[in-house]
Amino acid sequence: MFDMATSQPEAPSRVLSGFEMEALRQDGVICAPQVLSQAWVDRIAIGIEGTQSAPSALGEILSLKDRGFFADLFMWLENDDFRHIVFSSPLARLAQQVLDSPTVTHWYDQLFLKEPGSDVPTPWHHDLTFWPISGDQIVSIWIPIDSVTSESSGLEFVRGSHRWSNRFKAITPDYNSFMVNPELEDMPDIDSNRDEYELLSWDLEPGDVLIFHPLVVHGSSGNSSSNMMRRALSSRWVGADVVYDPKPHTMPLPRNHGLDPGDRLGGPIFPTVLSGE
Ligand SMILES: O=C(O)CCC(=O)C(=O)O
Repeated sequence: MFDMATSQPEAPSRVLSGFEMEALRQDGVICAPQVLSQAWVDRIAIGIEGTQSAPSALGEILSLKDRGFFADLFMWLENDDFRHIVFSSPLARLAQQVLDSPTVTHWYDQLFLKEPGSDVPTPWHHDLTFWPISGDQIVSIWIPIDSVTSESSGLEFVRGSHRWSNRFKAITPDYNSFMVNPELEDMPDIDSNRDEYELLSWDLEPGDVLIFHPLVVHGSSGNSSSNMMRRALSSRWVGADVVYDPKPHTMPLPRNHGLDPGDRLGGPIFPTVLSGE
């Protein structure tokens, strides 16, 4: 059994360069090659197997299994491998560098798995409008377990869109409407006007990660490859300035988080993995 009390996050195999940090500030996303060892990638793959065989109730709702799409979130609450990843992997320290915050709190983890031939796209969106939190120190780290190409549903980003003032409606792969806030803007039709946007995407190998801002616009196509599985973990982290801010039409949280509006994110559901070192 994994023991959170004694675990320490590992140091990343390298720190991000000044050039990478500046690109993240300007573009809202970077590809950071080879920051995770194969051992961590393997551990995530084991966690995914466990979650697929025992998905959460929300995972059952979000997945579109007949179309080769499997999703879940807050896996670490149920799965020892994901718990180990939260508390012992280099992700917390990587987030610490990006957030420039000595305190690093795990927000949540999320799986996106698309089988070869899956026709399920991830519609263009940004993440912050899904979330009942506010603050500036928020980052997602997207970790592929398989080689990823644009054919096998590589993520695409609109360069610099985290600096736009727009706030877009939250659209999920199942087009579920409960998170669609009518007061927010519709996402423009990026796919029909791809020439008008500067789009960024990368072919990735296991060990590479994408690091991105919660307001950068991103999405992915279905997996049109015939034989490339596409499994990815999104690991999301926040710094000390992020508070619980329950807004209508945002993602439901596990009920026992114990936070009141305005409280700094923390507690049993949002563990502070690094505190002030
Ligand atoms: O993997 C995907 O297709 C979507 C990932 C995503 O939207 C995210 O991690 O925020």
